[in-house]
Parts: sequence; structure tokens; C-alpha cells
Amino acid sequence: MARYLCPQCAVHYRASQFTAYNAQSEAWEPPRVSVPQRVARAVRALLGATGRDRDRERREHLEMLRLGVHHRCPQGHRMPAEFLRRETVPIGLVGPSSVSKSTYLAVLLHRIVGMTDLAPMGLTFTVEEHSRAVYQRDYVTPLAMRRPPEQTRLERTSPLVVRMHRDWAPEDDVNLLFFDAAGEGYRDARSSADLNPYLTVMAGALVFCSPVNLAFAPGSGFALPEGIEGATAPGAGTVVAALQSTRTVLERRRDPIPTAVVVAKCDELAALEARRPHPGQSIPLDPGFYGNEEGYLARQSRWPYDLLAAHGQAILAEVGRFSLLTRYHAVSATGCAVNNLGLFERIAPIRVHEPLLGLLHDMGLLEGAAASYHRDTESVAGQGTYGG
Ligand SMILES: Nc1nc2c(ncn2[C@@H]2O[C@H](COP(=O)(O)OP(=O)(O)OP(=O)(O)O)[C@@H](O)[C@H]2O)c(=O)[nH]1
Ligand SMILES: [Mg+2]
Ligand SMILES: [Zn+2]
Repeated sequence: MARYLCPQCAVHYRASQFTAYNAQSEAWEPPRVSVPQRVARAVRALLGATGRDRDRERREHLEMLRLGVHHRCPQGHRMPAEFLRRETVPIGLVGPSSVSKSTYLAVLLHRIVGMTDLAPMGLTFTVEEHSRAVYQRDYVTPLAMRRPPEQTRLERTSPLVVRMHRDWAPEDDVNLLFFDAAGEGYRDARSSADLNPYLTVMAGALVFCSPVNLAFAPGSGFALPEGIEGATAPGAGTVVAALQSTRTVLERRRDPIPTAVVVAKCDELAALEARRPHPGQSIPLDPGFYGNEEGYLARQSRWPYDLLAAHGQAILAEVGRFSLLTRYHAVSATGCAVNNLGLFERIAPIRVHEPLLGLLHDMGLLEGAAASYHRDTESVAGQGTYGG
């Protein structure tokens, strides 16, 4: 049975648990449907909706908009328009402070919403009305000024809802609810549970770490970014702690949560590592990877995984406890660190789409995409490297 998320309580409810009101806040009931009509509709629904059914649904929907009909959850929260018509998929950005979760989300959304990077794959995105103010204030404005977003504060962490349209399933748009948690909130299990309710309903997780969380022995070919001494670097501990406290919150969940481990700020590694392929060398954005596990692993995931296996074993071990459905990505939101004025000189993202596409695939949201991918093979392949 379909269940719908109230973004304010972060709880899924059955459709029947919501109450509908009109613009005057009077209880509202849909127009009565006679028994034979209802039977006919049910039969047609079983056989697959026809064009006529879709037209009727659209007409009914427009009428509801005209009357200002909205739904409230059992706790009385007003549901954003469309939330009862569309699946909502919460995606958590998990990780300690300063691993570039917010910068990543800002850049990713800029690329897929504003620049429609994934349109050749049949994916287009729009920021939902209720999220626009937060999107503008916390993500768009800082980037436009080439500043990183402000440190995410516990009390200000709010979800950002982005509508995803898939060309191959035009009637089944999905709400992606990004929950960009404050790294601070992972200090202990209690604050995570209190402050990150969305984590409990996560359908997918982006788990972040950055080079300062890795340990590079002398002679390993890597070193920590300039200016950061081994002794002052936070090490793996903060990432492990964030994963552990998230796990406590998720205690009752049995299903593996699709997880993309994001080794962020990989621009910092590029400068340090000459022998391996430059992380900035993007593999062409070939959607075929997402249906081809082996090719995917061989060409996209191997080196971020190897990097963690060699220099972040504690993180890898904790990720193993966190989820059995995991991908590994090295990305850089901006392609560079801030200069001494605190500004990014230019913003050249590296492989920021991959973790999202990986998650979408693992959540089953790219199923049925093959046909449109095929049709657009030319333009997708032609896109070649992106970002870096
Ligand atoms: N080298 C490098 N530095 C980055 C990049 N993105 C962000 N930074 C730096 O990392 C700092 C932290 O980034 P945020 O996005 O605020 O990190 P966060 O994970 O959201 O941190 P909290 O909000 O505290 O949880 C920024 O102030 C930037 O200076 C990147 O792609 N490369
Ligand atoms: Mg943040
Ligand atoms: Zn609610």
C-alpha cells in the first residue's frame, strides 16, 4: 500500500490517515462516486490506466487546486501540494562537520536543476515550491558569490525537496527529499536521534568523508593537504562516530539502505598523488554503468574503494556495518579549496553526479530507463568528461 511522507514529522502515513481541507480550512470530501463507477475504475486500474483515466485524474486535480484543497497529516501539518500524489524519497547526507556536505548539495543541485546536466539521460529536476527559499538562501546565494555555504546549524537543518521527472515515466515524478544534516549533530546518538528525524526514514544515504579523515603513512604516495598536520587532522574517528550514531537511530530498520560513500574534496588528493589516474579525469557519464554492476565497479568504484581500504580501514569497516548495499565515489564539489579570502577561485565540480545516480539506481528509480538511454546514447557519450 502506498505510504506518504509528512516532511515535518518525518513519518510515513497511509493515504487514509490524511484529512483534506479547502482554502477556508473546512473539511473537504472528494465528489461522490457511484458504486458502478467505482467498480469500473478499479477494473480499469487493474488493466492499466487509460488516457481517459489520466485526463479525469488531471481534471480532478485541477479542480482541487482551484478550491485550495490541501491535506493535513494526523499531527496537523499541512502537506506541501503534490505530496499525496507523488512518492517521496528521503536521502540523507551523513558525515561529520566540514566534509563538504552542503557545498556538494549546492553544486549538485546547481548542475542538475539549473544546468540540466542529466537531461540527456531523461532526468530533469525542479526545486519544490516550499523549498525554494531555503535553496536560495543556503545554497544558491553563497555559490553565486563563490563562498562555501555557512556551517549547517542544528536548529536550521531543513529538508530540501526536489522533484525528479523521468522522461520514460512521465506520470510518475518522484520527490527527492535531501536531508543535509548538520555535522555537529553526530556528536552523540541522542542529538542525532533528536535532531535528525529524517535519518530514521532514509531511503538512501550519502556518507561523506574527506582526505583529512584518512591516514597516509610516509612513503604511501599520499599526504594530508598542506597546512594540516597529522596530529591535528580529525582522522577516521569523526566519520566512524557519525556512522555509529546514525546506526543507533536506524536500529529498527532491517532493510539495507542503499548507500553511496563519498570521498569528498578529492581535488586535495589529486595534488598529492601522481601515480594514480588523476581523480579529475572523469569517466564519460555513461548510464549503462548503472545497470552493469561489474563494468561499474571496474571503471568507477575501484579506486575510491581501494583508497579507503588502504588509508581508511576504520571507515570501511563501519560502512560495512551500516549497509550491505554500498558504492564508493571520489568527488569534489568545487574542484579546489577556498583561497585565503575564503572564496573559491572557480567552481569546477568533479564527478558530483555519480553518487546520486548510483543511489537512484540502487533505489530502483532508474528502472525502465534503458530505452531512453539508448535513444540518447550519442548525446550522453558526447558529453564526455564533465566537471573537472
Ligand atoms: N578542497 C575542497 N574544499 C572544499 C570543497 N567543498 C567545500 N570545501 C571546504 O570545506 C568547508 C566545509 O564545507 P561544508 O559544505 O560547509 O561542509 P559540511 O559537511 O556541510 O559541514 P557542516 O555543515 O558543519 O556539517 C568549506 O568551508 C570549504 O572551505 C571542495 O570541493 N574541495
Ligand atoms: Mg553543512
Ligand atoms: Zn506531520
